[in-house]
Amino acid sequence: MADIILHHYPISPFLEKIRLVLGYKKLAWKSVIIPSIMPKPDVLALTGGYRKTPFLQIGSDVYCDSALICDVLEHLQPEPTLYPAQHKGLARVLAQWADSTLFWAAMAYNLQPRGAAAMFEGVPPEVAKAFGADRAAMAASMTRLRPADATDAYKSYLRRLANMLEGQDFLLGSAPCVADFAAYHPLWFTRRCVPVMAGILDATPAVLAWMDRMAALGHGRMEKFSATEAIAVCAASTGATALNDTIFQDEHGIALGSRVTVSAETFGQELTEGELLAATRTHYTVRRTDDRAGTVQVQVHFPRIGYVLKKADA
Ligand SMILES: N[C@@H](CCC(=O)N[C@@H](CS)C(=O)NCC(=O)O)C(=O)O
Repeated sequence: MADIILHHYPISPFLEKIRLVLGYKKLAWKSVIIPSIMPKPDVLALTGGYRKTPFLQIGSDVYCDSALICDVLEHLQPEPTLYPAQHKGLARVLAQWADSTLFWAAMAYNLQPRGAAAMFEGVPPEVAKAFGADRAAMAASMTRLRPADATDAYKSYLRRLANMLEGQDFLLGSAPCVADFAAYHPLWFTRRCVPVMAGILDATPAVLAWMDRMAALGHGRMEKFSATEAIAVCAASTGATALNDTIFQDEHGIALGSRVTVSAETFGQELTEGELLAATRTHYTVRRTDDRAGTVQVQVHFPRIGYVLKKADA
């Protein structure tokens, strides 16, 4: 199996989601630490514009978004599955809710002034200020929950998760599925990164016990790697995507081979531009070249859901 290279920084909740999937599937991976705020020149050398965390690299293929990364890891290592046959649709829908609605409620709760002050304790004020400005720019197109509303919503969501755990160890049964990993990571941030805010979890002991079971899955076998080494791996590879759905599905009237841009619908909408290599049921692939990655091409893959495909000149 080609090396799995994960670009991330350790306090990213979405990174924790993927690290645990790697642990669940008992996979070995290489860890490249990236900056948590812009500028990110080594990241852009690979993604061409996408700046979010984490992204996965296999040779000269770059997979953006944790939902797509879960699909890739499932393809590489099908057992144990993230998508149990009897709950395939439900697991994906629940994961999508957790990665968006639950995540934003939890983060608005976590990073209200008391949580943010605890997180940035001992950090030079200019670093905290730069982080705040970076995230405010990313979220410019979003409506953010106010702390009191976020607290209400987060409490309700925790009760709903506790309801799902009645009589079973994981959200949809006796084994974890993609929904468990998606629901876990915002709560992990509360518990591990802003423990001063973690009292909110005490009202739902079933959720705490489930969190312990999730944490016990571990993070797989990790080895440190540098951004320079990762870019060299990209430059030396010819590209062989780990995704197997190839049938062209055209919803935009954009032919394969066209010059396109792909960007997230919200929160960090930087464009990745290149030639449209694939537009399948599940994902887009854009091929681009980068001086940093030599003359070889980089294939950058995005899930369809949550991403916007446009002609480059539109
Ligand atoms: N939908 C994306 C969301 C990723 C995301 O928002 N990650 C956060 C960190 S947890 C981020 O990118 N923050 C800005 C950054 O790292 O530059 C996914 O599932 O991967």
